[in-house]
Amino acid sequence: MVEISNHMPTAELQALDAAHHMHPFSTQSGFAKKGARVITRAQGTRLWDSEGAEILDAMAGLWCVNIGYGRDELAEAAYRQMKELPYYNTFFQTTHVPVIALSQRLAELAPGDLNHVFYAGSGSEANDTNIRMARFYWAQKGKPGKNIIISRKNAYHGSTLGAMSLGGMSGMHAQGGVVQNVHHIDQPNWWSEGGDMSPEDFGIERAQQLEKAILELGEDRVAAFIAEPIQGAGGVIVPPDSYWPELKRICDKYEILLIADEVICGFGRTGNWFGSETVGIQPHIMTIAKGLSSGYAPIGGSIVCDEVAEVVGGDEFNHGYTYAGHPVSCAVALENLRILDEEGIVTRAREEIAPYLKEKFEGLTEHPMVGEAKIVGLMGSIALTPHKESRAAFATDAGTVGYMVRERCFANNLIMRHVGDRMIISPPLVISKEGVDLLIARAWQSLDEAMVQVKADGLFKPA
Ligand code: PXG
Repeated sequence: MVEISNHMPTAELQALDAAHHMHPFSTQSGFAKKGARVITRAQGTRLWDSEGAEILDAMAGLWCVNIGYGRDELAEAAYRQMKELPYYNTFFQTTHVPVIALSQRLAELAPGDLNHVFYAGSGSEANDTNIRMARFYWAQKGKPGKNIIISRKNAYHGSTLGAMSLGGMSGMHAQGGVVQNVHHIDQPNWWSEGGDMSPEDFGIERAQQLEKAILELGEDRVAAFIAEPIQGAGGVIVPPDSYWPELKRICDKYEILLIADEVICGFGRTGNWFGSETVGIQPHIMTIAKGLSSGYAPIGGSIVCDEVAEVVGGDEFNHGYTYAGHPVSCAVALENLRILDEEGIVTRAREEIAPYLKEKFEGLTEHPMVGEAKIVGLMGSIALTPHKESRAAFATDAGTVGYMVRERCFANNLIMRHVGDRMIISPPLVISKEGVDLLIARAWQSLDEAMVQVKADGLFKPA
């Protein structure tokens, strides 16, 4: 057996990785040419790789390490729970203390009458639950034909077949097909799609697409509308202020369920416990994952309102996962929520860090290649453009320049991702003001370096 450890040369680790590990959302054959970066440890907002580089993680892992890396309390909670009761299921009329405690705490934190939690191992699984639960709910109410879910183009709701179908990413739909009865309306991305409209008019127009869809499909056919309060993986698309109030009006008018996907927005990311509070909505179901355990243990779920829980609970709901309400994940999540609350991390993120970050982040628009900067709480994005006034795209394939900037960020030890030609951030909530300064300095430097290349390649011109 090969002894594999942190002490192995990077090239050997990369070769073994390329040979045996299939990476998500990656061209696997590429790893044979250029090995994956090997991350060996982490603390606070910093990662270290196998070459000893110290990296500022402005993505909090994959939007999840809200509390920051290296919190012993979470490791100890997992250890204690593993010793006491490492596993037991929640099927067949059984339960355990960690799942009871976490459910009670989530009911306390979640707004309004979102008082019931159905667990999953991830956000994708939770959204699969939501599809089945919304349809079962209407079937229980004698309306089995009310089974269409409306979602949005460019939305990301996960990678399982159901969650992927809810998502609006055509590249994903093209690989293996989708489940039936999901309908997509346009996203509220004013920068790319707003044309000559004012942001406010555009927000109304995009929201009213929901009303049009409900009327076209028939209110008696539409089960639910699902959306993230603020689209994350789609490129941190912050909607115009007019968007959510209009959507809320429409959701209140028609008899459909509102599902808020809080997988990214939840647990402090937007400056409140939930993004729903930030945009002023009261959903019937919320999808949660990621920040729930700050990524220390896999866990997801659906927080469900009283009425839906009562209707769904009236008969056997033939659905559930082996690891639903896993005791170790629940214990870790509970400890994570305790620390986020008791150390005032969410409050500090909102009141101290978010305003500071907003000012600095918006300052990036002074860079010649940055058109707009949008940020809510600790999730933000900048749009790259060769011509700010016309909001033009570059004279090349979408994402080419974004990728160049991302490569420079990578080289400059900053994890800042690109989605097409938007650069996105979502740092741990515990980032300091010095951390923000470093983030902005490295981002600026990476933009400068990429711009040299963009110009050299003759791409700094409108499409
Ligand atoms: N909903 C939302 C809003 C998400 O962002 C999921 C559901 C699915 O969660 P799981 O735990 O099944 O991954 C997500 C996940 C990216 C990226 O590149 C984003 C996610 C996952 C992986 C990559 O931005 N979000």
